[in-house]
Amino acid sequence: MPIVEMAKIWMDGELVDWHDATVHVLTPTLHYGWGVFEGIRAYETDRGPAVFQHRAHMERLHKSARILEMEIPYSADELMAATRELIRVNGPRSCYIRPIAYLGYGQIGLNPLPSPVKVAIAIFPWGTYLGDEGLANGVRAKTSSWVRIGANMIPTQSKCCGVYINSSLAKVEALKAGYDEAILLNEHGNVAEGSGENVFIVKDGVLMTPPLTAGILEGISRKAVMRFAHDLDIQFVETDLLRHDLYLADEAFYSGTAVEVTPIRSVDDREIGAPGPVTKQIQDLFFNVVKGKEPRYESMLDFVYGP
Ligand code: PY5
Repeated sequence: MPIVEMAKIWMDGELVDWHDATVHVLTPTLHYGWGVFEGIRAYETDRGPAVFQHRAHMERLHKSARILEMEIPYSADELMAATRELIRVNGPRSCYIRPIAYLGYGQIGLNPLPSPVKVAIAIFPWGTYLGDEGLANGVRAKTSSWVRIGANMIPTQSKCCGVYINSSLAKVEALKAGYDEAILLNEHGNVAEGSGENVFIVKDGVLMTPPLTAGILEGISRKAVMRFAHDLDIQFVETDLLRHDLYLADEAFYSGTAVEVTPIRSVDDREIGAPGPVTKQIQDLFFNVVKGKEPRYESMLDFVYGP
């Protein structure tokens, strides 16, 4: 799906015309993948657009950068203010937000440290990641032949650009085989996550997801799901899962900013059936929260035009 263009992109403190938001072809990030990014969503509420978990995402951008020894020259607060301004200037009712910190022009050796760190934030409307039908009735997942990269290969807690080759290989493989999305196992053969999503299953009423030690990204939506499960009195455990646990699950779903909460209706053609009652409960609460319909969770929202 092509990107829906907006008027302006924020680049290092300035609002630049969409088509002028370019970088030099010799920017080292393009060659080696040394950069970090975020994916954030702003939802339409009755008080205008609100950014879900805004601070958590901008803080994770900083954490991702810190692991790579990149110093982002803007605080999380400054980046949040920039994003709110960008939404006001471009005017979408809801949007996806893509901040990226990358290396500026000047060096081309493999040492990233001498390069200046540049930051850009783009926003654009983006619909349901795996389709409206998938969101309602579940998607078909395929266990990938690609192994999720290990934490001692590329740090998995850094949402860094280069690691997404691993994700995209899995995504392409799944799509070409006729599935909607991948599930990657880690080097130990345990379930890790989707190409750009965390994975949950429900078995005998217990919600389960792999622990961070499985080499997954600590998803901000994952954390929200855990909080919702707690508040809904759903039993929950972080535990290593094997491939057959997916096959034998009563329910399964993906969580993530792009994918939101999307049920998984089959894994490797084993029908799970979706969406199950626990998935539905969490999905309903998720959408009510992001749309500003749950006062109890309002602190998870950053209202672009103020509270
Ligand atoms: N795991 C990986 C590898 C991810 O890339 C993502 C987010 C997640 C889990 C979920 O994290 P969160 O809940 O914090 O979003 N993926 C990005 C996203 O915007 C990029 C997807 C194209 O959802």
